[in-house]
Amino acid sequence: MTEQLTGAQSLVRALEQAGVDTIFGIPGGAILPAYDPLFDSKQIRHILVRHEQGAGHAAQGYAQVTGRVGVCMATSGPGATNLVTAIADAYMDSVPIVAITGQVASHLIGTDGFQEADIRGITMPITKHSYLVTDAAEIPRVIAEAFHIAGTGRPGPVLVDIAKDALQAETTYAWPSELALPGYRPTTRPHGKQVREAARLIAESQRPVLYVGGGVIKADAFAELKVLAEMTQIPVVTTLMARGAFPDSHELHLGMPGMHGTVAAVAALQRSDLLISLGARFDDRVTGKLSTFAPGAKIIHADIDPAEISKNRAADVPIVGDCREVIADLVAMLQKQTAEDDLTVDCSAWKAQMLGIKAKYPVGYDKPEAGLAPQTVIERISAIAGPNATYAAGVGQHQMWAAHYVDFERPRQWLNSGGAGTMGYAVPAAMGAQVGLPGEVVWAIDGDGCFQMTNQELATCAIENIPIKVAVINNSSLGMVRQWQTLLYNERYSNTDLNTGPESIGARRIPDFLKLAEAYGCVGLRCESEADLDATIEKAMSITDRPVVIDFVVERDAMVWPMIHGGASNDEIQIARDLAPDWDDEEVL
Ligand SMILES: Cc1ncc(C[n+]2csc(CCOP(=O)(O)OP(=O)(O)O)c2C)c(N)n1
Repeated sequence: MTEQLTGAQSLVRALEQAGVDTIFGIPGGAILPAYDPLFDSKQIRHILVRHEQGAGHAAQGYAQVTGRVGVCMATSGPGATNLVTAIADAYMDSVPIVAITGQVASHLIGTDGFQEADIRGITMPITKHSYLVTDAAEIPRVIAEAFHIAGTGRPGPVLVDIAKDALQAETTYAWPSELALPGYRPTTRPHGKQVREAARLIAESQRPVLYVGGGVIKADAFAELKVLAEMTQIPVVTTLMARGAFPDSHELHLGMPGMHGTVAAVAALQRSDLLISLGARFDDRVTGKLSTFAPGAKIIHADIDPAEISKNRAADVPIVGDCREVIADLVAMLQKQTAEDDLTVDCSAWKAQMLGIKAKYPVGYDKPEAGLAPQTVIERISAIAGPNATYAAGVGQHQMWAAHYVDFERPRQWLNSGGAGTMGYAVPAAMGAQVGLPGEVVWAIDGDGCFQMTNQELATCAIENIPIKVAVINNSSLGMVRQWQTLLYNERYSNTDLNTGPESIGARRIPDFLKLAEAYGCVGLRCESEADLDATIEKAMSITDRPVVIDFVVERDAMVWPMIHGGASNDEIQIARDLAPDWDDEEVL
């Protein structure tokens, strides 16, 4: 059945039909026609943000906790370009979002019209797909396709740019009964032969490691992964994007690999004879110097995106497919192999060795003589908020400490900007997560630098009743950059002092985060000593009707360890400044 509508009404109807319940955005001239019918939608809640970057990250946060496609909306020109960072972020971390932008009227496209930007061209390399719509009749089909493309296969951002005249035109509405996307057919079912080959390699290996990436979370393969690990007793490492894909409390879990990974996780990869890579992409932050990465390992590489396979490291057994199906099939194949050929995986000596390294080199830190240790703050938040809480982090030292010192027990519990490393991600991502998880506890763990990039979304949170909790790990500096200056630039602290702490210029905290929180209609708290730590966190936990911001004033010289310097081999891991693990007493299998 067809119906006469405007393009704008058609857009809202199509979004409703795609199941959208939340849009984060800001109106402006070109998108304005769409905001009129949006005003009447009973299904869609539009959340007016304070900056389009916030809309994009909020859509990401919403998508990551719900497993659905997040939606953000902006006007043409600067509205659209303000979305670019979040779109790039979603692309790098494979987060399904649809970004809808208004475009100048079609007769103005290409004339440098007011607020014209070729947002499709600008975002071409950072979107999974994009559309420029100039014909109102195309709107329902494009929306249906955009949601399908964003949310299936390897998820990612899709841009829908709609010319103003297309929104204003009269059209007929018809939701497509089926999608015609002949060039887009993601392979989800793994090939049986490849799975058999993988199972054979697993049974033959002596030192296998399950190298788990964010794809396992996206594929909702948590339960399957646990079965595979427990059945085979193969040690597990979870990348920064995969924290929560396997419980931190599990004996087999060696932690996070990479530049700031645990000694056990890094050592396991380096000494392995078989990496079973599941939804991971051999990112340079994990491999370190690629030519020295896991030198003795064969590679089973399972990914839904064939372009990832053998991109950085040649795979011995490539498997294209959805991680949940791949892992389930691997489990079945390993069971069959045991029953029929008496081939079992036995890596008990290897497991014991890795658990020995894990016990010997837990992540840890020394408390400072004076002041509050940032790691303690994060440990206590995790202990008090418990495993049901969800966490979003900014980028920097606090992000790495959160990755290590929060106990992650379940998938979709941890949101962070892994691939792009976008400062300013935490507050809006937490906002989007809280909208997706009403009534649940959502913490943003942020740095004083990152927080200053997007904290205006506190206004959105306060007005829209989105009671996130923000822990600002305030070391009064761009801490991660300062750490590199300490280690690599002879302690020459060029442009990393932020003056947000008690020792800032003229003893003025600029800004004073407590006052800033209150100005934004939030509760502001401050904690400067360990003696007050638990009480402050408990107070924040007791406030559920407003956002809370805690200024945790921490000691500024704390560093993130372990560390492998950029471009160095993983074998050069340090557990403290100029201190390497003592491998001499390790028996290498
Ligand atoms: C948008 C953006 N600009 C610059 C950087 C480079 N950068 C990475 S970490 C960092 C410091 C972050 O400081 P802060 O938020 O205070 O966190 P801390 O490291 O102190 O925990 C900077 C500037 C970045 N990642 N993103």
